[in-house]
Amino acid sequence: MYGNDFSGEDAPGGLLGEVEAAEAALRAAAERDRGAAGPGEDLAAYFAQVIDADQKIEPRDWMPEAYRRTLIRQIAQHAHSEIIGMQPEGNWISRAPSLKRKAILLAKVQDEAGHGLYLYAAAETLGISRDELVDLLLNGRQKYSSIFNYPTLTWADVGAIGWLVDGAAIVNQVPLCRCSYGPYARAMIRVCKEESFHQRQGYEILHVLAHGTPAQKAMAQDALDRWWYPSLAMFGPPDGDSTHSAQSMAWKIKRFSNDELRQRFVDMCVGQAEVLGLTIPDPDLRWNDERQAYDFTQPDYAELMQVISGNGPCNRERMAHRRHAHTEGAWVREAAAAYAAKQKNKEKVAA
Ligand code: BYC
Repeated sequence: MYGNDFSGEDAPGGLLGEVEAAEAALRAAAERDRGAAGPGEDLAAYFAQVIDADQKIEPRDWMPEAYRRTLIRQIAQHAHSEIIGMQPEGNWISRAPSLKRKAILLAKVQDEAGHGLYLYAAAETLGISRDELVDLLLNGRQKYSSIFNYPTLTWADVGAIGWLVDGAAIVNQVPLCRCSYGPYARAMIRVCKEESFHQRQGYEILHVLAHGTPAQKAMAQDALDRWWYPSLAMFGPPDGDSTHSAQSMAWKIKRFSNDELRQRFVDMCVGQAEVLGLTIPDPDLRWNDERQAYDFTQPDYAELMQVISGNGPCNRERMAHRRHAHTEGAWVREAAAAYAAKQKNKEKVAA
């Protein structure tokens, strides 16, 4: 049942094979001595050389201020998405249909907290603190993924999130394993391996429902109907309207455009939906022999812009919950800071 998850991709072993290849390339890059910019050498030229040679920019390296700002924006938005993304599924932990399902979902949601932490740590290497990033989210000055502003109405939605949302996330994130900024690329390798488990657990939930009673199958179809277009919108605006793509691709932060990845996702999902016995809610979805890809209906980008600007079905609820959790957690942060200060003091006395 899981065999088709990542089949039909370019690299041997499908998307997970690409993650392995990216990991090997990262190791090889770390072993090659790329030297440092010599005294008097033009730092901008050295930066361009490193990017051209597909080497990694590391925190110690000089980088253009706009490159740093773009990375902070994207990595922070990614980290916030993981943390806010715990809410729609967290909503079902207490109502999972069995103890086994509950344990699996709990582990998945905890993984997402872990992904948020790797990503905040990667962003911190760019000279901004986690506290500052959290404040930017809470003040509404940084974004998180549009997808988490939709409600999880039934248990089948947990399956749809795993299959479609984590599936879209993997398609988007596998190329980020080759991102030019070392700490982000390394974080992505671990995240992608875990996401592949997440995708499979969602697919399995839907597979069970789709092969269950007629009411269960209808519930699975309803979840697919509601999550399909928001999942397509996760890839961002179409290329012509994407503000950052051209520069991010020149810097090798992004490796593919929003539309290229969206197409790749659709092509991957069609066969998977067939195995589930569910229908993708797009009457115009059909194979295009000339393009060797599926033609499909685009998501409603006006709706995406509305959701991004705070007017989706659950934006206010998600942010209110996050603010509440942050306030409730103040004592933990204070206790951790007091403990760290105490340890530092002990070290000073001992020295
Ligand atoms: N939602 O120029 P563009 C997960 C914004 S978490 C919100 O194309 P870019 C998971 C964009 O920020 C998955 N905003 O931007 C967790 C920009 O606005 P600003 C999260 C969006 O950056 C828990 C403007 O629109 N994944 O998998 O080149 C449970 C113009 O866009 C969205 C990541 O964060 C959106 N969908 O490309 C389960 C991946 N799309 O900043 C699963 C990393 C666009 O100029 N991020 N915007 O005000 C990326 O790959 C890129 O940032 C994007 C957008 C492809 C998302």
